[in-house]
Amino acid sequence: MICRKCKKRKAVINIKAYRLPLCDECYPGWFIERTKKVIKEFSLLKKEDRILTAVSGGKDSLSLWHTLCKIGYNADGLYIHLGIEGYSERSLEKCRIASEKLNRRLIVYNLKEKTGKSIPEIKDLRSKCSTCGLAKRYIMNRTALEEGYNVVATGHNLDDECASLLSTALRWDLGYFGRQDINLPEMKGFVRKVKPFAFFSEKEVLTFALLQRIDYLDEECPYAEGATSILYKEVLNIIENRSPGTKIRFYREFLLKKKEFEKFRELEELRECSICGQLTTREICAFCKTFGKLENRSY
Ligand code: Q46
Ligand code: ZN
Repeated sequence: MICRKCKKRKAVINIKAYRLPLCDECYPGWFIERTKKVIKEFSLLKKEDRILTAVSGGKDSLSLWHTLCKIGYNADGLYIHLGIEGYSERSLEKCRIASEKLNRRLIVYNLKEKTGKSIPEIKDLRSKCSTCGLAKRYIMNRTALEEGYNVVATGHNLDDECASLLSTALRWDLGYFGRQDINLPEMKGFVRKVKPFAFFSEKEVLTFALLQRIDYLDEECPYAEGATSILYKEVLNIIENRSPGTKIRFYREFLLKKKEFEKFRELEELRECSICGQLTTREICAFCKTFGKLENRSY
């Protein structure tokens, strides 16, 4: 197949949703332009924003950091060291390499050093991944507030977003639909959170990372094994292969209809956590409850 853009070179990827075959030279430019369009369409970022990019060492987050810097945004990185033996060190190393290459600051938050507990040491009432997700959301927001960033960008891709929607739909958790968004606006005590890669499939990000020679960790977190999200992604890919464009339609239509789900959200009043001072609906926030004391201090 020949590249649709230059009409000369052999295509390395065929983006079936747009019926668009592209070669190794034309693809990265298309990818960056598409990111800019999504940022503009959903008002994700402004030139003057101070962006904290959540990086894990994987292809999605490092490609996002790389792309934001390439477009010219003021984007630093935040790595959360979860204390997972071997895996955390290897992924941190990839983030350090990216930070040097991009010449941008990398903030490292070490969970064990800050709270005395790593993810493997937590006696979970919930699953490992939901405790980890809770910790990551808290740390991203708190670090952004304390370090003067007004927006957090994450590398969630279309497969992540659709798997999450499917999971919510299977539970009929209508209130949760109201909380998922490509652009979660700023609220008192919470910075804006954006997902500029939410319209790229995992394969599209992977192709970009490979062509741009982004040095990422090609290894899953050991706790990812058996996660239901992997099953949902497989199911969605079977549908996508039979009917290209399904995932994009599923996600886009959700964003258009999202407002209708907001009435199902239980809006509880927020107050300051009596330990850390971050806003929560309870006396003590879920992070402090799980990880114990973390005083209200800068780090
Ligand atoms: S890092 Fe954390 Fe993931 Fe590992 S423990 Fe689960 S949620 S799988 S993105
Ligand atoms: Zn707290």
